Amino acid sequence: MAHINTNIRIKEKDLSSKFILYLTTISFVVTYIRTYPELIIQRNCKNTHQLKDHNAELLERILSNRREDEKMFTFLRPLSKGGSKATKLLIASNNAKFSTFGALQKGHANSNPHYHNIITESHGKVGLITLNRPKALNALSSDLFHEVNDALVKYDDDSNIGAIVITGSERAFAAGADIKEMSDQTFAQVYKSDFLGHWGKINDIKKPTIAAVNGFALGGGCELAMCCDIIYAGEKALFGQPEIKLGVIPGAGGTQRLVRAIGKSKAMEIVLSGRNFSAQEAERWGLVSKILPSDKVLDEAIKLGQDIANLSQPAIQAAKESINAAFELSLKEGCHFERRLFQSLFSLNDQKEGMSAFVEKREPKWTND
Ligand code: CO8
Repeated sequence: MAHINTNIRIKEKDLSSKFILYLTTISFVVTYIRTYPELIIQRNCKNTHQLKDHNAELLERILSNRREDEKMFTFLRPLSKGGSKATKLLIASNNAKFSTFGALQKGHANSNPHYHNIITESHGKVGLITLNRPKALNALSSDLFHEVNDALVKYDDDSNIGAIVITGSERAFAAGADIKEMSDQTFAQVYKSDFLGHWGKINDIKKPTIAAVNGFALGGGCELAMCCDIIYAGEKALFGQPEIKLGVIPGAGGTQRLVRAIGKSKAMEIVLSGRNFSAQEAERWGLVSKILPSDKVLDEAIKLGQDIANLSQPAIQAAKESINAAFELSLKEGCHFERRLFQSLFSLNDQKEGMSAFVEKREPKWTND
């Protein structure tokens, strides 16, 4: 009898320890999936090809932006033994505290599988474009720029999006046009093909664009940032127009936009010497609107984009158009243009709503018409 009782006790003990193990596993998996939405993204990949692409892209980004986080790595390391590729990637990702990755976790990954040089995703009403050629410090190849243009136009046409953020990695926003792609080109080739002429597309985008800059923003990288309406920079960001050192000059608006942003003397110094300048200088000179800790730049840029996107979209578009007109028109013409746009906004429901809401001491409800 005593023997049978012992057996039952042992079985009960077995069962309860199995149950505890089962519960622990379930709660760990649930916590894991909630904490690391990449798993969900991977599960949502439509086919193995897409999953493979996603893994390769993720791995490349992780490895190229590696940073130590030993504590988390040590905690997760045992899981990698014999684990799936996805698990190993997750472990690697925890070893790589990359600001874009952090933001990605919060975003809705909807990257077009046809993009090979950028990643796109929406964060609420903000479209995020992440330049993603880590091995070449996000050098702006023709292919990359075609993808950026494509993504910009798609976000511009998307009524759910009210602002666009462009960013790179912690090491480089973009280290310029792709020198390797350009080096052997002849005048006849670049002239006939209007080489890099498609870079101008960003200037046609109607929605506000914000550059979130960390690391190098050199040559075309600096020019791309300057094409954006607002620049937020990490404290270690480094700007410059070093083209003169390559035997050329800036070719995507560097000489024009820099002089308007920081004045003739400084622009001359920067372009003629090719010396880089710090985020602090850029902010002091008015090129950059805000400096932030490196790991906060992207989040703050998205937050700003969200604030802008939550306002009346036609009014935002008019404000952007009017400010940009200041670069083209005399003061008198510019003020005239501004006044006409201002008056035209009285045809919108949003003007009625905005002013009524103020009078009635309530929050306005924008309908964007
Ligand atoms: N193009 C191509 N590859 C690049 C570029 C670039 N602009 N910048 C960096 N890379 C590559 C490097 O070749 C290297 O690749 P690999 O490992 O295969 O050799 C990799 O990125 C890492 O670079 P480094 O080893 O050089 O990294 P460092 O940390 O030592 O140096 C620097 C980083 C200082 C950013 C350095 O890479 C550098 O000086 N890069 C070039 C910067 C530059 O001159 N930019 C201007 C380019 S010209 C331009 O932008 C003109 C725009 C005109 C547009 C016209 C539109 C109409």
